Amino acid sequence: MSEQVKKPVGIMETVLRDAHQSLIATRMPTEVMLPIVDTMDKVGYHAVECWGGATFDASLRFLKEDPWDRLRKLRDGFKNTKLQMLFRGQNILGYRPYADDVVYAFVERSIANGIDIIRIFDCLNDLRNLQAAVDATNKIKKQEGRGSSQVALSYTLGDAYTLEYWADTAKKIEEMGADSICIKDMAGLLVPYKAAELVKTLKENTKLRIQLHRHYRSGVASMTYLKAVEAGVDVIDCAISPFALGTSQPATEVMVETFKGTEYDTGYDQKILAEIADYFTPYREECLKSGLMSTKVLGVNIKTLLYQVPGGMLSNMVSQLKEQNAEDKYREVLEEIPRVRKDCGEPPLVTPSSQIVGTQAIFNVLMGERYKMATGEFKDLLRGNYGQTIKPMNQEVIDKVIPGEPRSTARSAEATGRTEPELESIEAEMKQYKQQEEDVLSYALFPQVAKDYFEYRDAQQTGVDAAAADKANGSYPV
Ligand SMILES: [Mn+2]
Repeated sequence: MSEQVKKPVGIMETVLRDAHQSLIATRMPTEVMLPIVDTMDKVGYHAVECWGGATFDASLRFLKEDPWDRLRKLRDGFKNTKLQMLFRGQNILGYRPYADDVVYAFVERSIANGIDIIRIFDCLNDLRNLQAAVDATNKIKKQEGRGSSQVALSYTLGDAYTLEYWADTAKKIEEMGADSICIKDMAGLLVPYKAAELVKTLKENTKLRIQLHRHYRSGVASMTYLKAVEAGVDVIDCAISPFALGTSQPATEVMVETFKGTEYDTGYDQKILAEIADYFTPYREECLKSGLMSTKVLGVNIKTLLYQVPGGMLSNMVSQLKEQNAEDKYREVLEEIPRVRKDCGEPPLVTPSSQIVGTQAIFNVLMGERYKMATGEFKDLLRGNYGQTIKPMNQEVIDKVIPGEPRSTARSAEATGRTEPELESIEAEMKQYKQQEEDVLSYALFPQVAKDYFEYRDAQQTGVDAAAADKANGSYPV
């Protein structure tokens, strides 16, 4: 009898990050997470994803929770499982590039508070925007023996995105010192046979472990995973069934069962997974009842494949058009999006390039003349302030939108003048609220939202509501 070579596929469970971001606008509070952590810790997941830009923002803004405190509690609970986060390159978890000292400090505090793996992406796939975060992770890894960097390729389609391009990018990622690569298919464009081709090519060109991240929306995701695993992908991102499918990830239990008894067998126990699913099912019901989970995000929507536009971008577009009473322009805008994308160098469509391209496409259609008006962000993209795009931008559009202006070819932090350390001046702005080092970083990323949270926290601690306080009369409601 021949011995079967075992290549168990790993699963990263997304229920504590992307799954609830995709299905319930990132509103799952820590108190819902904690009671199931012990059980989740027994599965043997490759990692549990639990942190990222939207979870951080929503914790402070809507849930009035300290995201650092959530991370520490999860770290306490997950004794045996690696915790993973998503990181927007030089933008960290925010919306503008930061100086390198802030990137270093954020990486250091993230790992110190419990993160093991940092997945770093850039909306233009400009690898220079990822280098500081990778270097910072490697530095901590050397000092502490913990921390690992994963560079994510924002997957997209277009003339420039050939197998050679992806292979070449994978080699560069290995050279830049990252520990693993993620194919981040945020728009759900990667179909099964193309995935097999891509994974095979990457495997031939890099020794790094390859992880695949895909949303279910277009309905082919589980098949994409099957073909990718057969082609040698090491880890797939899945969500426990009550928070799977629709705009979220393929279901964990389904993928575990698919590979059972094969060389890819995960070895996970379906009984433990069932306990986790049973735990989240009533919460899902509650979310459906309250409307937090809309049936609109469930099921299959093939439009993402047809238009190559991420689901979140489509729903943004619809609401922007509704506000303008221009819903009849939907199809025109959809057709304008690929043209705008070409004009600005054919970038992937992911935060923030998706919003920039989408909004400009709406402007172009509603104004009745292309680039009659341009958003500030679109101008910045043309100026090179986000970094370099894979293809050159349309010179006619540049001449019309930013005539005669200088354009940068530097990485985003330098293009926008963030060449000097800025952490100290950020701290000076917020020192009255500071209770822990991490507060400075919360404020750096989301100044107004963090300040509102700090005031709320102060009020909770002192029993004084700063917003309601009548300072002139010196009387405080307690
Ligand atoms: Mn995602």
